[in-house]
Parts: sequence; C-alpha cells; structure tokens
Amino acid sequence: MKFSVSRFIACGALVGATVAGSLAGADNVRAAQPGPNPTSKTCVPAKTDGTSGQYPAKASANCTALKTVTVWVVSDPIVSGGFAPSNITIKKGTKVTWIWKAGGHNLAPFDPTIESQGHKFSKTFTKAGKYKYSCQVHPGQYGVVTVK
Ligand SMILES: [Cu+2]
Repeated sequence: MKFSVSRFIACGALVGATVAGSLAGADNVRAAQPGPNPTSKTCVPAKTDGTSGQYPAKASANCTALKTVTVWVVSDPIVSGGFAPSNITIKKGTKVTWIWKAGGHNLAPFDPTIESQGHKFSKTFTKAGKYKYSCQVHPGQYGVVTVK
C-alpha cells in the first residue's frame, strides 16, 4: 500500500517523500488520509494530528475496543512535532506502542531519550488515570492517554 507521508515532515528528512509502507501490526494507525479501519472506527487521529496541532487534540479517540494501540510520533508543519493520535482513551491492560515516523523527538517521561526515525517504545497501562506526555524538544508537542 502506498501512501504519502508528505504531511509528516521528518526533522531533517526530505519534504514530500512518498514511501511504500505497511500498516501491519497497527490496530489503529491509518495512512495520511482516513480510510476504512478493520478494527476500530473511533481510534483514529484527529485531523489536526500531524497537520497543525493542537496537542493533545481536543477530542479523545476512543480506543477502548483495542488491546494494542499504535501512536505515531510525527513532525508537524506548525508545531514542529506531534503525535497521531495525540489524545486516546484506552482500557486497563492496553499496550500502547509509539513509533517514531520522524526523528528528533522524545517521549517524556516514558522514553526521555531523543530518538531517531524507526524507534519504537511500548507501555502497557495497568492503572486508571490520565497520563500526559510530551516531546521536550518541541514546545507544544503534547499527548495524553486516558486509562479507564
Ligand atoms: Cu518533538
């Protein structure tokens, strides 16, 4: 499946690059344009995620039907960095995996090292609560996980 990642401009990467990519293993990640999702119609990024902020997005993506959720760490033409989806609601026991689609971002406090494109970090949330995180490189790059 081919999709354009031109909206997700990597720090220091080519603008407008088109890549062939597979979405295998991701329950909720969609390509740059929304499309049919086999597992969830609600656990999808906000339109502002990766395009213009704000972070986290105002509306929380309902990911409670999923046991694994993937969040992309992206760049953003306005904020410089973003998450997609940046605001998710999950159930206890759900494993969230962040995949760096662009380099030069971190995930404080979960994974505070600044990482390159391709890096992955996973965390299984076992307690209810609201977990805020951010990239310390880019002011305004925030995300939130609400665990019910
Ligand atoms: Cu960042």
